[in-house]
Amino acid sequence: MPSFDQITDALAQQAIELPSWAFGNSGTRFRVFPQAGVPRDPFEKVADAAEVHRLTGLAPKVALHIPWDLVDDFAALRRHAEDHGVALGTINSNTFQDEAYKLGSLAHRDAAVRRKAIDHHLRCIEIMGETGSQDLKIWLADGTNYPGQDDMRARQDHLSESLTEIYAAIGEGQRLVLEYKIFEPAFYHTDVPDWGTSYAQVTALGDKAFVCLDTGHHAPSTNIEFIVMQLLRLGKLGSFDFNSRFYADDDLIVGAADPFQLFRILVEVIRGGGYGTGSGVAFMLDQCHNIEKKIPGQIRSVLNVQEMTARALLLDRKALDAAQRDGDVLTANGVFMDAFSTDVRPALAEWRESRGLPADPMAAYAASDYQSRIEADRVGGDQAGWGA
Ligand code: LRH
Ligand code: MN
Ligand code: MN
Repeated sequence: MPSFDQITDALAQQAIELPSWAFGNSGTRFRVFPQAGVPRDPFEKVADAAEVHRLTGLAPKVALHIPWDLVDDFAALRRHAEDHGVALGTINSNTFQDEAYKLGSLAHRDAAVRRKAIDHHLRCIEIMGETGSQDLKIWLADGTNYPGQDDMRARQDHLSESLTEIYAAIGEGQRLVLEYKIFEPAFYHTDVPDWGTSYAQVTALGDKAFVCLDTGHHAPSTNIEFIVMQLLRLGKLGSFDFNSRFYADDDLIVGAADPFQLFRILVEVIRGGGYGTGSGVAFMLDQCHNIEKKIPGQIRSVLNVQEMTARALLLDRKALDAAQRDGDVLTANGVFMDAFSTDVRPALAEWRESRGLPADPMAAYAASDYQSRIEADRVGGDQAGWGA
């Protein structure tokens, strides 16, 4: 197995984008739980995200959701982010909360609704120019609830036409990433339900279009790392929305439900060349902290990704290759499990300190006065995500 010292260069390249909506109040279909000190505007969301980066060195970008994070002056928001030591990241479009989109958006049968949805995306691309963002992430709530409700084939054709128009506006150095989701809010069929559909659509668009894989968007027992392998092999894995789930799209802290799955995914990311500076795969969190505090929830999440990345980097590739070549099933599996079972926490803590970061960022946050300050200062913070 490589030593910890041999993986620190790779570890230093880790960058995980935080979702602005993780910092606002959120909840479930049944209740939004308000918390004291939540941001009152996108500027405060960026400040909170920057706090996570300050303590971990892992989260240099903040993803925005439009219109949740609409501001008059995106250049000012960009400067504000830079002043706080972070940058603005992925722009997420939102065509799932307007009345007009009840029956769909980019795949809707009515050209007027599609026009409105396409225009929203064109505006998002303009915003990307102002924020310096690389990725436009599209997730669609489009689908139907009942067999026969609409023509699935026609909807797929409409989707393709809409995406083609949006893609034409994607500039140099920018990318379109299309996220899939098996179900919800539509329950019978979803217009982009799986990686294959996303792959087919983005491949038809061209080489600036990629698939986004949200780990919570699959059926139980789906082999997600197989999808990761396949998309990397095809050169079409654009980004991750990391979270974890027990049942459906739970949006819980990444690595909480199944750390081994996170490890297996990261092994395939590294194996397929999807890790590190210049790899072209953007790591992002897509989570909401409904009952736990937001900032420590995000700190815990990026640390979970870092910890599993370290274990995946420690995988003894040579020993694994040899065992695989020999058809030695148990040794191969043993080598794999050795990496997963390695406790990297003490080495990570020491390494963080050597880089001027707190050994234990969770404890450092708890010991700081950031939470008490925002709770005292921010009166009237509101939902900044679900239910907004
Ligand atoms: C949809 C989704 C998508 C949205 C986000 C808020 O379930 O994963 O990425 O933009 O949640
Ligand atoms: Mn997502
Ligand atoms: Mn989701």
